[in-house]
Amino acid sequence: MRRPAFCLLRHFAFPSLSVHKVTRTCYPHPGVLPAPLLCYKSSIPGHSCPHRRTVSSTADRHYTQELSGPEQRLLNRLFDGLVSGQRASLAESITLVETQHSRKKELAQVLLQRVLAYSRTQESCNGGRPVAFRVGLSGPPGAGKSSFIEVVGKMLTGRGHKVAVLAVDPSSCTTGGSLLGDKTRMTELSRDMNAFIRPSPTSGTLGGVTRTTNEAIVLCEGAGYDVILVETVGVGQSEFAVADMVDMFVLLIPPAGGDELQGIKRGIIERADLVVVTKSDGDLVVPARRIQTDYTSALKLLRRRTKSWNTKVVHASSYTSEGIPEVWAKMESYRHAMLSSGELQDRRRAQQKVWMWTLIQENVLCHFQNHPKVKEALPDLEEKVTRGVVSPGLAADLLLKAFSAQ
Ligand SMILES: Nc1nc2c(ncn2[C@@H]2O[C@H](COP(=O)(O)OP(=O)(O)OP(=O)(O)O)[C@@H](O)[C@H]2O)c(=O)[nH]1
Ligand SMILES: [Mg+2]
Repeated sequence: MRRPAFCLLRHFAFPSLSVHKVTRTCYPHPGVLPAPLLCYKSSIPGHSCPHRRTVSSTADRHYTQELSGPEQRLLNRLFDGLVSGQRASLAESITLVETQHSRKKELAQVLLQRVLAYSRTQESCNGGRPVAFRVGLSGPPGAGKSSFIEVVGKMLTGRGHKVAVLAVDPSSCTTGGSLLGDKTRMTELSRDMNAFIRPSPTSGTLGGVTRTTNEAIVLCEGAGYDVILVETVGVGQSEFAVADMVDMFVLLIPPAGGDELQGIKRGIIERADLVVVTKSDGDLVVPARRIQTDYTSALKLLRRRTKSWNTKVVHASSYTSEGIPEVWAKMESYRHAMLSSGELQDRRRAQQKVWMWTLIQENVLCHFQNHPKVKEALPDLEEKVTRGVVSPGLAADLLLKAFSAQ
């Protein structure tokens, strides 16, 4: 069996750590920072750097030994295209990280490692602060998420931002999902050259959502998108997974009756940094204001999640655009407050750990289920557990023993 990507990755984990201070003029992504600034430049494999040959030559040697010529050319082409902001390279890179093919998965990890190293240099240029703003948007089906993203996205590209939209649809693997609907509802944004819209297909598991979406976020940032909007419908656990991968989590709720709002999980309200009551137009203005008041009162009873920010409730309409600039202004204040206190950076660091553990759990479970001895014993033990002949605890012990036996 092929060893996991570590054999390739060990050559990338180290050179990127060797950061050298060089007085270089650095131009971060537009709309984020005043340029030029003094920056740090790391020796990124494959990235043109005057120090590269001397600093990471050992790593490069291993690298070239283990990647075939076509593989190296593919990675170089994708990396160069990506960091120069080519949408086709970004799309191809995301396809690579979504692959189920084992060798391509390894290549994807090498590419990601390079992009992460590149992003670290960008972050250094930005005084150690994250360059892009990651926002998760969730809410019940039909809450108006895509319409909201379309209007906000257009407003932001108009202001010089580059906006990436990743749509996580937990139902897409079984039902075909509503992604086509999402595309059509973002017609204007999908034609905008400063926007990139991508459904994030799930491999049917939460770990799948976590891996592909997190990796797609990293790639979008590498390609210069400074606002990343992740849409997820409030079904299943995917909204919690998304809350764990963004800087700000926004809950969108429609001015609907009690039944529809019942579907909103209490736990997810506690995760929200901002609540937007959507569709505040026409006949819905009055119910929208009422819901805004209700939620404002309800949130007062919840514990504050961060020291520097109080969750706020606002209303907006994607039809009339009323309230949209104000909602974005709130998001910017949140980012500013969280960056100034350092909580945003802390949150990102904590998220890296959550991401790693989600993947470990997913992979360990997969190894466990595919272990020949487990596979052999499983049907019989499952059957005995359902009949009550063997206790679940004993069955689990027996399976774990079978798994750990050499
Ligand atoms: N009145 C009004 N209707 C809206 C507004 N925004 C969206 N809608 C309508 O609400 C419906 C759902 O809008 P979407 O933007 O697709 O909602 P969504 O939350 O992305 O839906 P899913 O992704 O399917 O969960 C559509 O029929 C929209 O036309 C708004 O600001 N005002
Ligand atoms: Mg949608």
